[in-house]
Formats: sequence, structure tokens, C-alpha cells
Amino acid sequence: MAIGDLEQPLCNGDDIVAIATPPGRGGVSILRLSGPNIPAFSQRFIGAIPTDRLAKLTEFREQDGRAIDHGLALYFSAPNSYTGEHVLELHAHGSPVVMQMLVKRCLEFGVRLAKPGEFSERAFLNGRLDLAQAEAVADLIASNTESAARSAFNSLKGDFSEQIHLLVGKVTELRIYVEAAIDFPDEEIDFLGDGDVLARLNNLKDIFLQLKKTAKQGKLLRDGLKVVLTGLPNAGKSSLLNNFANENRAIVSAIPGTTRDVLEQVIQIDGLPIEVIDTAGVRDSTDEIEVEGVKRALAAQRNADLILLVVDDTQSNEHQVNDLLANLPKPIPFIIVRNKIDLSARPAGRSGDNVGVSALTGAGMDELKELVLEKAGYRQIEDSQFIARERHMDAIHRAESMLLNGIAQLTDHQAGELLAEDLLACQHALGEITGEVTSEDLLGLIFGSFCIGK
Ligand SMILES: Nc1nc2c(ncn2[C@@H]2O[C@H](COP(=O)(O)OP(=O)(O)O)[C@@H](O)[C@H]2O)c(=O)[nH]1
Ligand SMILES: [Mg+2]
Repeated sequence: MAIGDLEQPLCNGDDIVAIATPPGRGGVSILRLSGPNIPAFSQRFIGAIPTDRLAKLTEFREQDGRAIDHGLALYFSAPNSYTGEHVLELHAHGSPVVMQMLVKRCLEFGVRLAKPGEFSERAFLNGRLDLAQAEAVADLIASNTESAARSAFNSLKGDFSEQIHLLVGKVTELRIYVEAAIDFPDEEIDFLGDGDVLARLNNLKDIFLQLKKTAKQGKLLRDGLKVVLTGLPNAGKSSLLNNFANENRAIVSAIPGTTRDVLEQVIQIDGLPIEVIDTAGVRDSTDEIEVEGVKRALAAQRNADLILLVVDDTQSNEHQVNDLLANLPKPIPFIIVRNKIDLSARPAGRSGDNVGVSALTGAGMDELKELVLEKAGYRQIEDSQFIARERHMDAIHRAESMLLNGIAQLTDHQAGELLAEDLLACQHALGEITGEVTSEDLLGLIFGSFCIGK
């Protein structure tokens, strides 16, 4: 075959390529290709279509025949691949330069660069994964704690989707029953009034309650908790951050106004990822840098999920504490951390929203952590925990409110037709979670936030 033939682009934009491994140097990097023309591409580029799922040692060559590298080719024929299309993985040495040469080589065949999330989007469009599972792929990769990773994997396996399908099944069954009743107007009232329908509706209501609880935990595990430390200079905020982090992350000093920048540290408490944010002590200052620090501290407070107001227990008077409390942004939950109890008479531990601690000795820290989890509404996760997103919570809430509407239609008005409509709307809202009901905009939004190569 003449070289000219080789360079006839044989892919027309349906075939995509991306580096699937993170940027940087390593033993191996992987290039992933997917599309209808991948077998032809493989034949031309490496001179063969490897046996399905059997690693083939091969050379990767430039157009003029010079070798770029050698490595493994792994082929998955459609539909038994991640995307449901023909997929080829090229495993080369983990050098950014080698990878770029390989990508360039693929482009010469008319393969194009994949958009973020495009592999997973194709997997969704080809029915390999539903939407919640595809999202779980991204969440697993992004997970920060073991609990979050396990929950994401449960979603990826389909545990969350299965719960949604079971629920949709029950809603659908009931809707069909109600519609049948409407079709026999003489008996409609009896049908709807015999208590069975209401009992089934109430059962659905209970399932929703449980689902909301689990989904809320799943969302916490995914998004984590933003905890902002605030208080007067020298209260011990930076010491507290260091205690949380188990390392000397922030500069601690007896000089008030030491912390100016916003410092962040991700920690975990019982598997919940928590971003602890240390800020400048809030006070009036003429120092330009400190003023900026205070500005940033106030901005961080407004973005917090939970605020820890740290007060020096040897210095505090309750007037001052009340003033500080009054100035916190509302309605963000807060805890008052009474620090330096090694110097004051206060016992360690909790009383209401107050916790006595010593950032220096660690006394009271366990109780503080417990209270943080309590304020977040987090419980130690179970094996069946799945990961969830705001989008899922929103769909569940809408579906639930449709159900509640429907129940009111039945109990207040005996309105079977309206009940059936509400149940259908409930079903549709739930369908958004797994992607049975979806829009192009939504898909763009979801997959656009993936990283390239996923
Ligand atoms: N005895 C005692 N000193 C503390 C404690 N926490 C902080 N300090 C001291 O208080 C001073 C100010 O602490 P720092 O963490 O920098 O306070 P920040 O300005 O609120 O960040 C430093 O000298 C710390 O060593 C504590 O629990 N006990
Ligand atoms: Mg500080």
C-alpha cells in the first residue's frame, strides 16, 4: 500500500480519541479511541485488529514509518465496550511527549479529539450506563474519602438506579390501577374510596422519605461540607485548623492578625469529606493586607455550610460573643467553639451549640467533630449507601410533591383523573434521575463537567 493511501482520512468525525490517564509522567499512559471506524483505523495504524480483549504488543509508528514507541493495544468490539462502540486502547510509556505524538498520529487519520465526558456520554446514549451511573463514574473519580468512593461505586453498579426503577414501577402500577378505575365511572368512587389506593399512596410516601434520607447522605458524601472558622484574632482558629488537619498547616502565633489569606484543608470525619477553611480574624484594621483578609473571611462565611465561631475562653465576655453571633450570615448553622479550656475552668465537651475545646491539648475535639456531623445531618453510612447530586435531590423533591398533590386530590376531591396526572408527573420527575426523561441541555451540562478522556 502506498503511503498516500495510508493518509486518506478514514474517519469522519464520529471517531474520538483522548488520553485517558492523568497528565504527567508515569510507567504507562493510555490513549482511548472509540467509534465506528476504529477497526479500520487499527488495521492501518498498527497493522491489525487485535483479538477482542487480548493485549497485543505492538509498535506505534509515524506516517513515515519511524517508530514512536511500543506498547499494548487492547480492543473491545461493539457493543461490548465502555461506550458500546468499537474501542481501542493504546498503552504506551507514560511520557507526555510520546502521548502527544500518538494523539497527533490519530488525528492524521481523521479521528478527532474527544470532548469532556464524551466517552461516558456515548455509553449513556448507547444504553451501556444510565444517567445516574454515568454521573457516578465522574463522582467515583472525584471522590475524596473511602466512604464517598464506596458510595459512588454502589451508584455505578446501579444500586441507586435500581431503587429509582423499583419506585417508578410502583408509581406506574398504581397509576394504571387508578386509570382503570376512571374508565369505569360507575365504579370509580368505590375503586378509589376503598382505602387500598390511599394505603398504596401512603406506602409510596414512606419510600420517598427513606429515599430522601439516603440521597441526602449521598449528596453530602459527594459535595462534602464547607466549614469556615471565624472569630476574633488570637482566638485559636489557625490552631484549630492544625488540630483538625493533624499537621501544622497554618501559621500559629501570639501576634494578632497573623492569618490574612484564606487557608483550606480537606479532612474527613467518619468518611465525610470536610473542607476546613481558616480565615483572618474579623476586626477593624488599618493594615491594607489585613483589611483584604477580613474581606475574604466574610466572603468565605457567606459560602459556608457550617460556621465555627471560635472564641478565646480566657478572654470572652458574653456581650462580645453575642455581637459576633449577630454578625454571622444567616441562616447558616453555627457552633460556638470555646477554645483554650486548658487555661479556663470550662469542662471539655458540649453544651447546646457550645463546645469546650483546647486546640492545644486536643481536649473536646471528638465532641466538636460529633457536633459538626450532627449539624450537617450526617450519619455513619451503611453498605447500601449511594452517591447523589443536587440534581437527583431536586428530582426526588419534585416527584414527592407530585405524589403529595395526588394524595390531596384523592382525599380532598376524590379526583381520580387528577391523581393519575400527578402520578404520571411523579414518574417523569423520577425518570430524570436515570435519564429516561432528559433534554439535550441537561446532557450537555452533565457531561460537559467531566474531564477529558472519561
Ligand atoms: N493555651 C492554649 N493556647 C492556645 C490554644 N489555641 C491557640 N492558642 C494560642 O493562642 C495564640 C493564637 O492562636 P492562633 O491559632 O494563631 O489564633 P488565630 O489568630 O485565631 O488563628 C497562639 O499563641 C496559640 O498558641 C489553646 O487551646 N490553648
Ligand atoms: Mg490565624
